[in-house]
Amino acid sequence: MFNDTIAAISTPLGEGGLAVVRLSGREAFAVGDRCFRPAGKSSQPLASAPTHTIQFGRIVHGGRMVDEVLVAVMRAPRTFTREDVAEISCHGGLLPAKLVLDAVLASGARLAEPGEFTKRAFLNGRIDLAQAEAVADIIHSQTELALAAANEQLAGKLSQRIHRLRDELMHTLAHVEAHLDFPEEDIAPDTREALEARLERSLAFMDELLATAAEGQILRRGVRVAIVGRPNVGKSSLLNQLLGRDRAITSPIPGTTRDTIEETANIRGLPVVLVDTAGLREAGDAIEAEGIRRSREALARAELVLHVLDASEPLMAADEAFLREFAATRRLLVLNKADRPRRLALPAELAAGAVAVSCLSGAGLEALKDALKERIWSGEIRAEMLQVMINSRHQDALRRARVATETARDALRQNVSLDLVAVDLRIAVNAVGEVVGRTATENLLDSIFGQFCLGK
Ligand SMILES: Nc1nc2c(ncn2[C@@H]2O[C@H](COP(=O)(O)OP(=O)(O)OP(=O)(O)O)[C@@H](O)[C@H]2O)c(=O)[nH]1
Ligand SMILES: [Mg+2]
Repeated sequence: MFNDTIAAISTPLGEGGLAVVRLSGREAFAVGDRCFRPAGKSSQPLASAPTHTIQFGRIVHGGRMVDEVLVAVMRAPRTFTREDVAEISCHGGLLPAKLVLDAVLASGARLAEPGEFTKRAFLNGRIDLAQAEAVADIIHSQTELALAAANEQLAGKLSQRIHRLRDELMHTLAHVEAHLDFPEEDIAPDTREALEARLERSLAFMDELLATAAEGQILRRGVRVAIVGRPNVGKSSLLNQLLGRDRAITSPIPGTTRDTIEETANIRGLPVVLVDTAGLREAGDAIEAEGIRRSREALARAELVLHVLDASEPLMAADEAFLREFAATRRLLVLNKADRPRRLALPAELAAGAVAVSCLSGAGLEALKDALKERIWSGEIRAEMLQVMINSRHQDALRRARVATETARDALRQNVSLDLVAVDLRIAVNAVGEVVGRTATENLLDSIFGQFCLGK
């Protein structure tokens, strides 16, 4: 399908035990053989090596030895891209991998664009668009739950459902079209009813898929949680506890944290983006004022607010101001310093949902994690939920499909001409097809594969 052979370093840039330079395309073995010299009795040139074998040898460039390597030879179509693929494992570290890549490029390969291997896998029909997106999700997943969901999508669980939905819509469309040539009065009322019932089924199925969007977002992007409160209550100590490491500086001096600190924590399998903020108060200087401005910004973007209070002190005016301010937002109250004698008194309705912790001893932190999980994801996380978790692109396409399907159903009900029903059904079929890439524009592909890293 493609004439050129592409190459890129497929492992992260940096020092490591091994690095892999991947080649894919019609000329992958010919290009590789221009710079690969087999060594040892059993090694052979890539072009003559049997598929799915490993060849030992050296990469040479400009008459000089670059590195000792192992090359995996995989012949089309049993490869990731469905093209001939050679994967050259060289020594880790930036330089060996870069020199091997240079040798390969000088031998006739073109540097791959980000995501181009996966794009070829898609365009060559090895995976569909939803599965290609799953490859990116797997790379970016931050928790095992997110990874499990991405693996299900790569395995085609979402695609299967999309194909079933699309088939059903096409079936209905075919029925409608079969009647297009008949005059309206010749169409039996029960035919209309049967078609309508089919569309109801499709609508219910779309709703089921659409209902997974919220969880899909959480697993892919994580949830933004801002840790706020007045100075010195233990916000940074809480961040460190939830992360399980000493990320932020803590000290008895109020105003320790000046900049916002953002880190992703794994809370009961959910990726949670925690944002530690500067304590909110009247700023003492310009730097603190900027810190407080950033805290406000973090607050505005947060989906959930962890409002920290010092339980060993009476409620202060600043605490009360924040209690009023966050009343409307999604908030969880954390009563810190529970290891000290309690001097904080809270109104009963606030005390009810609050969680007491000690960032010094770690007491109460497991309960806080449970409360956080409960707020983010109410109910159990069941294995079958992970099978389908649509992303925002799927959501957009399915919403459009839903609107068109609804219009078609209403038209059937109101005895509108079947021509118009067919038009809407076609729109729905196309929108559903977008999810798996049956109808995909070049722009859409660019925006999806452009988000991949180099070498994938
Ligand atoms: N006794 C006790 N001390 C704590 C606890 N949590 C934090 N501290 C102490 O309280 C002080 C302030 O903690 P930080 O985590 O720096 O507080 P902060 O809210 O981030 O403060 P700013 O960044 O200045 O707004 C430090 O001396 C911590 O050791 C706790 O649970 N119990
Ligand atoms: Mg702090």
